[in-house]
Amino acid sequence: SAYDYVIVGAGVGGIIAADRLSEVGKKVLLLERGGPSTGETSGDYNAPWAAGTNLTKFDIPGLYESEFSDPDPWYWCQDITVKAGCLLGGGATLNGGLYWYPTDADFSVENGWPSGWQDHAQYTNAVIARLPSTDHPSTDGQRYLEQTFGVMQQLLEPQGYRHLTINDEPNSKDHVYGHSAFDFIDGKRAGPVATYLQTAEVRPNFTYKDFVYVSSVMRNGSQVTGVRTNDTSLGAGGVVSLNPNGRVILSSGSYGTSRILFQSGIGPSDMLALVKNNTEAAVHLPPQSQWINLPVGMNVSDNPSIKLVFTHPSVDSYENWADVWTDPRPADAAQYLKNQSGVFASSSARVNFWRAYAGSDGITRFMQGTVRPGAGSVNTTNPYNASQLFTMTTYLSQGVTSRGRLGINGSLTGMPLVNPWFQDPIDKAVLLEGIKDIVSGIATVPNLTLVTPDNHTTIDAYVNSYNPASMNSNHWVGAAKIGTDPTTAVVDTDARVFGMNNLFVIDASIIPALPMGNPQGMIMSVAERATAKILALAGGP
Ligand code: 6FA
Ligand code: ABL
Repeated sequence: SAYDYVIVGAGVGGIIAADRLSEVGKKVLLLERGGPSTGETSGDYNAPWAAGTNLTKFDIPGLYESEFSDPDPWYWCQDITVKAGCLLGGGATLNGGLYWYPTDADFSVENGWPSGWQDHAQYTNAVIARLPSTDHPSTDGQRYLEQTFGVMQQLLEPQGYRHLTINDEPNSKDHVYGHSAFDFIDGKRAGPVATYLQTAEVRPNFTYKDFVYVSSVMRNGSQVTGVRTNDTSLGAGGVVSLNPNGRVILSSGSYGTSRILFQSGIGPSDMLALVKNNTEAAVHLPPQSQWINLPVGMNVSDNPSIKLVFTHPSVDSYENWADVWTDPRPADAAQYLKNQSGVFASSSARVNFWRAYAGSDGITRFMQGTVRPGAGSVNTTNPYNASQLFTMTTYLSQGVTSRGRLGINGSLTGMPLVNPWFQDPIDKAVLLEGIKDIVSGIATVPNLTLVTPDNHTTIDAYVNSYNPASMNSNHWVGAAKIGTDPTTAVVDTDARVFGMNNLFVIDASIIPALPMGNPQGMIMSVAERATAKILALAGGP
């Protein structure tokens, strides 16, 4: 039982690749280290109030915030120091669900894409056809817990912002705001698991195996000859075999894919040396003569984000979602269980806005705001009303010039090695300017109060002393950047690893620079396009 394509990782990129390859008749094996997630996939991690239903923590959008207060958060990868999903669906199973159709500028040459990738529309439309976004996820079409929208309208309109349905005009990202859009369907989390995976799974030429951990690819020089796993049912020594001309696609996410490349002898020499010094991993590392020096883990970016916390008397903070797992508001829980309508049909975000800024280096950078009722932490010496709290996360998105580095330590734990936020002082200056613009409008909104930072702290002081770990947006891209030059890129314009015949990457790590919005929409479009490119490439199965 050998395969045409082995795909490593059933996350955003891997599932879409698996569906498109199996659709055209290729014999596809999709391997995932984690297990079931949503009810449809036999997941059974249910809140007490949803016991006995097929509505798991991952199905019910309103349980999203409870991921951060769970005493046993088994779903986060335990061997990566930042947040990543290690279960079926990867990040798409546990992310906030914000879903933006990518913009033309996201794929521009200026934004780091090689020429030939600008015409993304066909692929983005293919994604939209399978997985349309919604900005009113409740099955009754109503919006719930919307007080922050009214407040933001009062704050943004005087500053020249225009209200729109955000995904109706993806390219409009300057001075715009609207209701948050999600990849939810029928009041439940959808994403690639509920769509692409379902069509793949009915095909006889498609096989999905969970709880299979891939450590490396076996290779003979530039040819991958097998995939090394911990599952001996897949082949002698756990090695999965390929058909002649078979191909391997790594879709294990920014940290997971990089770690597999390092263990396969591909990457910077310091990372490969760590593998060589690790007794268990060293056994399978190719001899040094076969190492391929590529900038895996370099060129990494993530949006720097700064949170502001406000109160407004109209706002219902929803107790910061603290009780949603054990003790939700009874009427809201009952309404959701009845027909997937109400507050629980949405995750926490309610409003998004964007504005373009010109940096002193001539580069345009975009600020994104995400607003939600509730607040994770408040830092003020002033009294405030906790039931009226809301949080605005301000992100710097497309145009970010700072880059960091990710990699592993001697125990092969994945981690940032150089933080990517505010390495370039112009990124910081632009986000500061954006935050100050927002804050300057507070006085025009009756009873709107900024509580973090409080009125004893300047915005400069707040941003200057911000804990870098809290600036993380979980949007890591660029670790296996696409490009034309193997000194600066890891995969070529067909998503093939430089120096390899039959090894590819399809996930967030090939994306060279951040898009304007949260990235999963762009990753899906990239997965469609990269799969088409790989299929068109001569020499395959
Ligand atoms: N992106 C958005 O667009 N909107 C959001 O609201 C949003 N929110 C969040 C969020 O709230 C959190 C907490 C996090 C962590 C991320 C968020 N993101 C959001 C980002 C988005 O989810 C990620 O950018 C996206 O999931 C990345 O897609 P990839 O395809 O690159 O990678 P995944 O992590 O989804 O999938 C990798 C899969 O490979 C996982 O299923 C993993 O278990 C598997 N895997 C890893 N190593 C493996 C190995 N060695 N062997 C086998 N399987 C492996
Ligand atoms: C994203 O894209 C980010 O990756 C998440 O960090 C963000 O969620 C979601 N979307 C939704 O906007 C926030 C939560 O709302 C906070 O409660 C949490 O403290 C934060 O993530 C932690 O990173």
